[in-house]
Amino acid sequence: MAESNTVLVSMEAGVLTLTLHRPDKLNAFNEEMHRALRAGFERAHEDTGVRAVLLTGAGRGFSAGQDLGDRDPRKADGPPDLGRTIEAFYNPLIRLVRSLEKPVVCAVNGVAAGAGANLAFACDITLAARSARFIQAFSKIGLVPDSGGTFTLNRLLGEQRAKALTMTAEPLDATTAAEWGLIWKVVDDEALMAEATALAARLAAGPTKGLGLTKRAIQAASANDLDAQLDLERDFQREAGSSADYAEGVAAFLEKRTPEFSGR
Ligand code: T3D
Repeated sequence: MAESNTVLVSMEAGVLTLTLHRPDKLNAFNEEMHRALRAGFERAHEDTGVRAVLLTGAGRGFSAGQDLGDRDPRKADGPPDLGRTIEAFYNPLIRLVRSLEKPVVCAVNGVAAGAGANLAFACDITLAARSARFIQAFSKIGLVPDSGGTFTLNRLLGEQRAKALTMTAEPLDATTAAEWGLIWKVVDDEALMAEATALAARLAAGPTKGLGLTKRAIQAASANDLDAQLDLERDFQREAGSSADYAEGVAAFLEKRTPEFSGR
């Protein structure tokens, strides 16, 4: 994986921790940070030793979305092709997060704006510091929400709240984001990293195959009718039932001991 200071990478007990690291810019995305983050998620896909990912940000922000310094119209010949940058960077990132058959925990340590907010919402289990806030900043600069924001907000909040948040770009505090179901929970600022790390470690020690299938099943549900989802559950249960972790889980229950899941 290419070394970059823009994303700090560490691995412990099956948890790959990816820390966005451009604190002076509130971890806004430039191309280098995009490449480094993508490399981190590609490693998570390929490396069987990685059994959960923890995503967070360095400094007082989680991510302020696209680095607008790289979009200065005063230094450009004409309008940029933002469709190209979405296709090249933001869409692959969201697809990597959603298709990873391992849990992705997100610890939102501070403000999350634009693509930064929608990246946080795309993760599987998102915790936020009580002081964090989420801003659909796109409309402030004449853009539309990206990074899956229109998909996620509409499904989780319904049209009224999705339209109000995106059209007004009003900040949403972390407590309300949790009450509305956009994130899992709010944690006191000083406790955030300990709680998110413990959660990621717990998931990394879990039945990785079953957790990955669970993620796929939940994500498939919004596009399926009940019959299709029941069929999918049957197929996934067949697959989970043939895993070593299922055999271990049942044996451990019968032997009244804690299971030791291998992830297989
Ligand atoms: O372009 C494409 O490829 C299309 C894709 C677009 C995806 C997107 O994400 S579009 C949305 C881009 N993001 C924004 O519009 C958010 C811009 N930032 C803000 O509105 C505010 O900074 C925040 C509300 C996030 C935080 O406000 P505050 O008051 O806490 O901090 P600040 O003072 O504004 O920012 C601190 C520093 O970070 C500051 O630098 P300085 O003055 O100390 O040297 C600020 O310029 C810098 N910063 C914050 N956000 C960005 C940024 N620099 C570059 N790009 C940013 N997005």
